[in-house]
Amino acid sequence: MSGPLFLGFDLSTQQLKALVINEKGIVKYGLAVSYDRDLPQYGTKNGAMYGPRSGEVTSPAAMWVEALELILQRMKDVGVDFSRICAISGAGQQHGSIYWSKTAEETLVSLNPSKTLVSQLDSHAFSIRNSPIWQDSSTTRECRELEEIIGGPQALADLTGSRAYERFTGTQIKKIQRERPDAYWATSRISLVSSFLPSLFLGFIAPIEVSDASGMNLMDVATCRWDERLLEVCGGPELREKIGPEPVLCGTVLGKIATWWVRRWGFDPDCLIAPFTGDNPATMVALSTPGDAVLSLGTSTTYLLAISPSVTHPARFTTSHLLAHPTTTGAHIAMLCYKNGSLAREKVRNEHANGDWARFNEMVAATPPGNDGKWGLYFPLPEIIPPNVVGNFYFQAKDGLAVPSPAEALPDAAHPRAILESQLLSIRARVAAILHQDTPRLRRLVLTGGASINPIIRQLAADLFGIPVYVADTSEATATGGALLARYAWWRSYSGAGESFEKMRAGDAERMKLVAEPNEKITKVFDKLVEAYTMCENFVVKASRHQHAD
Ligand code: ADP
Ligand code: XUL
Repeated sequence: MSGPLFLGFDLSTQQLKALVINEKGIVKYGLAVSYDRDLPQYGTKNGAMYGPRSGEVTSPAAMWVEALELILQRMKDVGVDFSRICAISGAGQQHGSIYWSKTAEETLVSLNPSKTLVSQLDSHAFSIRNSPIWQDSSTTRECRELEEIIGGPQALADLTGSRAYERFTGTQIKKIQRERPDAYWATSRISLVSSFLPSLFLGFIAPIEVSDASGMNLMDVATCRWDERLLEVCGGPELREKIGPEPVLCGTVLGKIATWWVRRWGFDPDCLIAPFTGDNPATMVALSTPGDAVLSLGTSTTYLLAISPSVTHPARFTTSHLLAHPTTTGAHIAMLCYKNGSLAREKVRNEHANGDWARFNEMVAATPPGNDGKWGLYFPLPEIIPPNVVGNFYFQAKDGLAVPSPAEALPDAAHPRAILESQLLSIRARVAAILHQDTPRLRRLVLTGGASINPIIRQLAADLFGIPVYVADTSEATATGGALLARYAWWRSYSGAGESFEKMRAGDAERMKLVAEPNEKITKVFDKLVEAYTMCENFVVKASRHQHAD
């Protein structure tokens, strides 16, 4: 019962998760707090609050603080010895922003160990109590303005790695500056979810990390520095100060843990605090090796590819994102992101399969690939790809075409397969475009996130993408990535100065397990369905344009 331990968090949409690993990367403890279930007093649904106005989605910052204290209590209850934790890092849902008041830093540095964190922060540390999160889609006006000033969507994508997206932090800040000038004025600093947690541990406000900074439309993705013009457009001259220092790489040390944690929880005063990153980059840190694509099936769906530093000018697309890599200077991550992931699948499960995954799976297994020409696209929340479409859309195959159909045309039995196929075909239709010519041929698809435990989804992914599907030995890849980043910062401080993350990982055991191999015949069926899917999607995009125009 000795040796260093490393603590990684994953502050995700529906839960806060914590994972403790040892020096070899072996998981020792894993715990979670569900916001809805464990902290019902905040009144969230799936971790978020919707409204008051259309498209607005927020989570209370105080709820995250309370979740952190609760998870520490649970860790203590199962016997985690905090004094053995040598470093802390983690991951946060991307894009969400926390607004600190002008007295926040004073409070953080002088926390009273006999009182809880939430009781000391909730009353006056936040200038805005409810933080906009990645599901928000209320900033379309700000997005169009930003793109226009910078020279269009492609120009913005060339500069920042992404065209303007409603959930990206720059336009969220722009909206707050416009609509709530008093609250904006009262804000001393703005954190991302990923820089919020380390700020609590440090007792001062942490800088933002490079990979997560790529999700703001504020950073030049080539230099990894804030772009003065973008800052000015999104938050006026004062944003420079509110956003803090230039973004930092993972593996650096931000400082040592603040006294409050030592006195109240028994942490070692030498425990290092390292930058946290976004949940998607953390997943890549945990899972990706060259030749892998990662498909994360959490609340959101993301498809991720690492781009090595030898690719000096990775392409920027207006349908995908290019993020700076969290640990490797000059490397990048290409990402597709969908808002309607797990929650949309759950809705279909609840409406058509008695709310039971086993029943849902039986229904998928009882229908053939291609679903007998009965197709459905499901967007309960306004989608990211394609942008802003919302609602359910049904189609039937007729004479080689996809013909829009009423809901009744699809029997209950058709929906489970319809949603899985359409969600995956949307990715498949876009993968060729984001695969760079220098990217090694994909050898495996690594599945992660809550839905990756589902065997039917594993097999469908293998067949539809035509490559073997693997899963890691942990279902909590994001928190694992966070814990590995803690270990990395500690390792570089004490033994591996200047060394790469990959070098630290080199001695660790192989963590991937093959769980599904593609069936060539079925893959051929899906090859043909990409075109039909695209037809359906084009129809949906046109229909929503008309809807918006009305
Ligand atoms: P987060 O993005 O909040 O970290 P997770 O990766 O923990 O989310 O995934 C949570 C989701 O996993 C739930 O919303 C649920 O829909 C999904 N899930 C859990 N079990 C299954 C299953 N057997 N089949 C499909 N989806 C599942
Ligand atoms: C990525 C995105 C989501 C969130 C929550 O751009 O918006 O994947 O990071 O998981």
